Amino acid sequence: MSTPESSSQPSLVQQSRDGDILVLTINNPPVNAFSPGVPEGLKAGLDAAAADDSVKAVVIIGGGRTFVAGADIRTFDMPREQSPDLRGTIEKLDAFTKPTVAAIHGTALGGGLELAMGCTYRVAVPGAQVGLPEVKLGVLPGAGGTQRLPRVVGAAKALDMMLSGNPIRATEAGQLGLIDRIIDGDLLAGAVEFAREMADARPLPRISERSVPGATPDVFAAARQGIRKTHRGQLSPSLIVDLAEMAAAVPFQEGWDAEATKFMEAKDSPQSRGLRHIFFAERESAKIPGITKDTPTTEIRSAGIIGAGTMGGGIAMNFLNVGIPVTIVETQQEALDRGLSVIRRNYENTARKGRMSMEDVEARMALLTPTLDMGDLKDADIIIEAVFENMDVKKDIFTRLDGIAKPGAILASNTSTLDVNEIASVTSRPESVIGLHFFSPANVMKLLEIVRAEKTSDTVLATSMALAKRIRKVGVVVGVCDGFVGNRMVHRYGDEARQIVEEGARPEDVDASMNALGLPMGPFQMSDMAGLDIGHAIRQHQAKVAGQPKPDGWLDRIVETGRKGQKTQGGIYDYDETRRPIPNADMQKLIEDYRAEKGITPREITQEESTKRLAYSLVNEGAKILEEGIAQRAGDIDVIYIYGYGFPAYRGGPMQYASEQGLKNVVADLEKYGQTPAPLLKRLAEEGKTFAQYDAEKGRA
Ligand code: 3H9
Repeated sequence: MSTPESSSQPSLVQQSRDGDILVLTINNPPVNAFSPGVPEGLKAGLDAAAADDSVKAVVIIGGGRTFVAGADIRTFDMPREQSPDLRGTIEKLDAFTKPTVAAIHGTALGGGLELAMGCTYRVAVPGAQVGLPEVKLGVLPGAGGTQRLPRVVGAAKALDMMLSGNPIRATEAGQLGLIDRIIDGDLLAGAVEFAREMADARPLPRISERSVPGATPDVFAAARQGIRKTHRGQLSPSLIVDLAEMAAAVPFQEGWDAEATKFMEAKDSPQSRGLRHIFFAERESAKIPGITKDTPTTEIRSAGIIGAGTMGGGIAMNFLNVGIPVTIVETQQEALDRGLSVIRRNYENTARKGRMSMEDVEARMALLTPTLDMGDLKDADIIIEAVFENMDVKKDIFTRLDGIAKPGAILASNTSTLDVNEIASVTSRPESVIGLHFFSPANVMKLLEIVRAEKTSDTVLATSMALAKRIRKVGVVVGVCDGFVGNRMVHRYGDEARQIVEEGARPEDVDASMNALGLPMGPFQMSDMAGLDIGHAIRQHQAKVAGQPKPDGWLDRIVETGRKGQKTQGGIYDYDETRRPIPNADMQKLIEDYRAEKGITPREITQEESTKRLAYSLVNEGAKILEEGIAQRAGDIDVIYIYGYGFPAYRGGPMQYASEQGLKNVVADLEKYGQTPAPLLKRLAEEGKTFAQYDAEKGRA
């Protein structure tokens, strides 16, 4: 291949020539999103190619690490006329009379794949991935994806890709006809060669001129049925199915026009705003003031875990899954054996479902060393204590660890509530101590609260953040306080839920009020699952510390009947074999008797009141946490609630949800229901601001 001669124009799209082929290189790091400047550059390149008879074909390629990763999500809030003209660019490509070839490496996602499908041909390196992930942002492919993808891969596969949002590999895309040639070796050279081969082929095989294979009514009916389960309450998935159905039923232009209208409808919905907020909040949460790429980190080659119970076992699996050897310690052989067999059983279940092979199971188990001797942790790069919540026990373990662990090893506690500063104080190296709060089941839940204690070093913090990523968790840094961010908020939420029942609601109505918001479990379904005795013990402990009488609420009385939740086959609810909660008449009677004894006349509580009181109790506590600096950003709190507590991502998390409702309204409702709004919440409400604005201003300060 001859060397392309670059033009000198400063643009996000560079034009260069390779003989009779014009190469357009998109250079908009980091992911070549379709930002302002990219459409102008591409259109200018196409105009140049059209005007020059010596140009036989055009290749479009991404500079840097990827092809186009989609529309620039940050431009979604721009007025329509200012937003980058992706659709216009693709229209121009579709009408173009010379062959155009998209050369794909990295990821062609969303608008990136739509751009590629607007070209006449697509070539890719084997490692590339292509997909339409718009559903994950609460929108739909809005630049022809809903109309072109079904025409290429058929109705069923297109629906699968657009509704899951998951990308496929180039090799699979090749088999589906979405990629015309896989290029091993130099992509640009291969793409130019392909373009040259196709330079004179006519007619141009435009996707817009094809029909949709496999578009039978049952395919769309099955998709509609499916999204009722997978995307309950969400707008964009059903719009996607409607549009895919249109692709098969109406001329291309009609479907293309309808798609534009539906895209705007979805983009302007609170659901899309919520999902976009989470997209950026998740990435933002990885940034910690004072920690940079240059902050030194240590390499984690081995891990030690103390405690082989449910938590310890789940934590160990995260390390084994990514090939990090684990030494796991217990005090009794029996407990150790039990822990190991649970881990093995979990893996075997996964293998039975076909999601891993038996060789993988054995390979992972082979990385696990069980021991009764804590001294065996002497070489571990990180040691995570996961024993029960008792300060004296934890202090004893950390005192011993201090004498065992090698210098520089990270000493982490999986405490969910206790003071990490106090735990660190018993060691001679508090800078090495950190909290790593995993959520149960620890091998499944994506959240990791990373608790930065007073003396935790930057190296330990940066290493822990990098580790979170490596074990595929979303790590969020929080400060030390009782319950940190997630549990502190959930305790307040639990108090409010019990109060609502005390005033007259039934537990199932309270749960239904949160199910209505999109949470898979309401507060009582959640406490029955976690075990009612845990909350009971915490309340007892807190009362004791505060010198208050023993708590005697209706829920404490349920626990005292011996019903501890799902683990005792019943708690607030009974459970059938499918673990469906069924209201229990005796428990209802216990609640009624309780009210009668306390002289409470039950009143009707609407679902709206219950939802607001519960959601806003989270928000109010969240605002206090923000003000105290326990969380760095409101966005961090949202990320915590989505990944740790099942708050629906399409609501954007509790803080974003509150902003959508208007903080003024939230304050008014809190006051109406007898809660005192946090000063920060009040201030933002008075200033007419949102939590996102608060984060942005704080980030700039
Ligand atoms: C769409 O295309 C709509 C169209 O159908 C219709 C239009 C009319 N925009 O994730 P990373 C930023 S919807 C703006 O850490 P990775 C990201 O915030 C779009 N910014 O890297 C981060 O910034 P920062 C459909 C974006 O290597 C930086 O890039 N496309 C965008 O782990 C690095 O990102 C998608 O949904 C964007 N589209 O993963 C793809 N993408 O450094 C969304 C990324 O300031 N993107 N940024 O924190 C992804 O899935 C991943 O970013 C990707 C790279 C896999 C590409």
